Amino acid sequence: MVRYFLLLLVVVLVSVGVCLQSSCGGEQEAASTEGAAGCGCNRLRRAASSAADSKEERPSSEPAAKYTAAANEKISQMMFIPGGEFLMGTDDPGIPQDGEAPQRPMYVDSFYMDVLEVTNQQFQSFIKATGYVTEAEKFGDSFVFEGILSESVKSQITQAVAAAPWWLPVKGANWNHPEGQDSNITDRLDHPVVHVSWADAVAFCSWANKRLPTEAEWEYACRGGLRDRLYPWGNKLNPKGRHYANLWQGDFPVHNSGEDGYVKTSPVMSFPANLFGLHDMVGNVWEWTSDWWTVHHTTDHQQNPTGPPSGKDKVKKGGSYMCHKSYCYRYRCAARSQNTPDSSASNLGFRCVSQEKQ
Ligand SMILES: [Ca+2]
Ligand SMILES: [Ca+2]
Repeated sequence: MVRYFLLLLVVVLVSVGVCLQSSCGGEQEAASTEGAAGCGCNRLRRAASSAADSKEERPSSEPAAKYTAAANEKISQMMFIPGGEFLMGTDDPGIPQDGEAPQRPMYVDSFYMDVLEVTNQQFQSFIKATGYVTEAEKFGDSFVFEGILSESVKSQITQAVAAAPWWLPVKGANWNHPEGQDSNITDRLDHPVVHVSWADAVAFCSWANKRLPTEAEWEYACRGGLRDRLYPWGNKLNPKGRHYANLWQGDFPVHNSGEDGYVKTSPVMSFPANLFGLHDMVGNVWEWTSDWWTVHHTTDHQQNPTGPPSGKDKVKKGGSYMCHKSYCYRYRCAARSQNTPDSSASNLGFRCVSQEKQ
């Protein structure tokens, strides 16, 4: 019973994450509106879209091909992030209830950050070296977006999540079997690992002699030295018609057109780096940070803030391939969301940082 209670809790929290991203209604009209009041998620229950079930395809104009060839060389690289002052958060929050505001002055010391989200290949190396067992493996299931599940797996699931029917608890889903037992990572070793809990992410980073970034470090890195910009690259979502992140195009959750080339995760480095040389800071998969969640922030100048001393949820940043402005306007540097530390899902990963060069 405890397990199922936790499962339900996670369902709710995960769905809150998505629904908030989803704004559960509010952002459908305008991204800057109140957001989460009046969740319209229930009426979104539909069968998975044919587009989401289809094979990933790269558009002819997107940069995946030329970046993928170099990915292996950069796979473990870290970028030096020069410390400095920056403005964290925003006074013009897209989703006010997330605690994006107020904009507040911060200073962070220099650090090194993974250029890329941690990949399946890297996580596989960690598992092989340590024998580590992830929380999803211990629990025996994890949450998978319905749109990427096989019909076979879906037919075996009887449990639905009323508030967010696109999230299904899938038996046997874990980092090595992202859509359940009939799936594997063989053909996506250069994709970000998913179905990792916060503790799993911490364990990996520790093994690599690294750690998770604080939320302030993550946001500082996301901004790449730009001031008052929505995205790591500026204020326009698609400058010159180009996609800079793996997000959702179409009507969430029923139709993903895959205009950016991907309806699921994409190989890391498929999209351009920001000015700090970091890829996929927004989009592709959400990224865990070390901070506990709060929506209350001081406007006093802070130096290397680490968040509240305790809490219930951990902060995640950057949004994912499931984010669309109408339901998940969280692919901005100031945006944020939360999950319980034991949560895992098919759109949640991480990257590590360290004070020293690794
Ligand atoms: Ca996409
Ligand atoms: Ca990301």
